[in-house]
Amino acid sequence: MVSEKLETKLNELLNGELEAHHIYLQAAAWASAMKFEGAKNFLLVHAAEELTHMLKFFTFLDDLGAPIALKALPKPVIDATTIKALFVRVQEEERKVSQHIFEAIDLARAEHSYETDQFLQWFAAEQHEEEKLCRQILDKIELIGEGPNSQYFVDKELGALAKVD
Ligand code: OFO
Repeated sequence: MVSEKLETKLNELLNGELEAHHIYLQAAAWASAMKFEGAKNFLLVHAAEELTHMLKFFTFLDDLGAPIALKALPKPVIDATTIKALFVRVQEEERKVSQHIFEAIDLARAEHSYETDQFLQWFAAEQHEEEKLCRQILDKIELIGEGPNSQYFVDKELGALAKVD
């Protein structure tokens, strides 16, 4: 059993994962429209992962016998004009999600909800990996630079990353 405040926070995180799913999906649509096939596949893989994260929250709340409340999601807006700008946007979103996870861990600890704390540790580790991946992608984009065919090479790298995991 967890407090109502913690139930609300966990529901916010569940909805946050759904929102992340929407953002990755819209980003994949952006990549497709720009003819970045590799980036599209990479972003679709991540969109699917975000859904599995949402389901982890669903199951955790459900196992607690806590209410589950889905919210209307904001329309995802991808206004990037380059693949670099797109990944800067993705990185910002991931940082926001990490912040919310850490706030929830603080709350779980303050309420001595050890099961919630332990459950959320998986997400803290996952966010660490995702933020690392964003940084590595942005580093790679920087290394490839802006020479001829650079967009092609960036897309190829992202396509290769879509196959890992
Ligand atoms: Fe759900 O993993 Fe990032 O956002």
